[in-house]
Amino acid sequence: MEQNLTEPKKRIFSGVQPSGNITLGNYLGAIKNWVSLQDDYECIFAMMDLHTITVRQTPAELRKRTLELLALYIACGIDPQKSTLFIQSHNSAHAELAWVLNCYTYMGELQRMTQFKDKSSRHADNINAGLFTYPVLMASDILLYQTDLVPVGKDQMQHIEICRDVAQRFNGLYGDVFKIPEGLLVKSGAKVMSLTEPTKKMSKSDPNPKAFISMMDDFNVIAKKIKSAVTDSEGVIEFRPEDDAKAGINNLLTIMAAMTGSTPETVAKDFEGQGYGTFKGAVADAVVEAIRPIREEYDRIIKDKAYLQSIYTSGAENAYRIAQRTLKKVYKKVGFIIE
Ligand code: ATP
Ligand code: LTN
Repeated sequence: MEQNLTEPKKRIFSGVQPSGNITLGNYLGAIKNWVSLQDDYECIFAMMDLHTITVRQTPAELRKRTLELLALYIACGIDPQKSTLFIQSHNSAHAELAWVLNCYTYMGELQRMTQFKDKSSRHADNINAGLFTYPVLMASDILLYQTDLVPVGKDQMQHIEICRDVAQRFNGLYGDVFKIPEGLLVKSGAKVMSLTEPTKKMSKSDPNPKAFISMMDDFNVIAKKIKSAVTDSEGVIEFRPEDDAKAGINNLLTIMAAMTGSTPETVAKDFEGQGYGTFKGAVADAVVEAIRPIREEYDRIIKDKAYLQSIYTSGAENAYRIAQRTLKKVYKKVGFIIE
């Protein structure tokens, strides 16, 4: 991650949707990784509320979760002095660029998106146009800031590809308007799986709360969820990533490894010959101990609404300023009159 000091810092953009309580998966797969990037890159992180309404939300809940997400970013170690933090809907440029890029994105490209197929089958009563064009809004988020790198989980790589394709198409027509971004996969690669169906990813919008660990759960609830996580009847602690029958144990080993900075294989060795009960107890303790300081910080920050407001207000100002430069260029290129 080292950079030449004579060059300007590369820019990073990423975000999470305030669509539910942040899970251990979001933390290990996204936010934890961002913290370590802040010194070497110019970072912009947003609460992606425009994306969230592609699935029906309760308005008061969405407002509450957006603020909670900001408090959690900070509690996890994102430093507002170093990084820009803002709420997506506070910068109108996102929706504006998305409209333009909608006219440069093909239906066929969007139809291929796994997330669209997944979410439209899960929300069959509300397959709206926003859900379909979600990747175009995401491309706009990224391209507005002339972003170099986008740290996301593997599930988002398809969206990064479409973003690159649309940017290249636009640049092909009008010259170098957008920087072509690259996805940055989390190195530790922790993909945390559901505790009840360990072949599915842990998701904050899972209707079964036992499937995920929320960063907001009571500590005894976290321990209980881990202790009742689905495993297998073999009773052997071994890391076998290719073996679906072992998915539950693989997942707990992965979580434990991420918590202790170790590898699943090493953790499996450490617990060789022990019962699942003992192992689950140790995983529960490790998770609770890792979340405890974040929660203490979170509980303090969430009470300070004036502080949170000052962060998202100055964040939006900065984001708006950067984004306007790109948006004006785009408007000019496509033939709009800009004063
Ligand atoms: P939803 O359930 O609403 O689709 P989600 O929990 O899948 O949400 P997102 O907001 O879509 O989370 O993703 C935020 C970030 O967290 C992304 O970078 C994504 O790759 C990462 N992420 C989400 N779930 C996991 C997981 N189980 N393991 C690792 N990383 C994850
Ligand atoms: N789709 C992303 C959230 C997201 C995002 C972005 C991530 C929306 N816009 C721009 C990175 C860059 C997700 O994680 N589900």
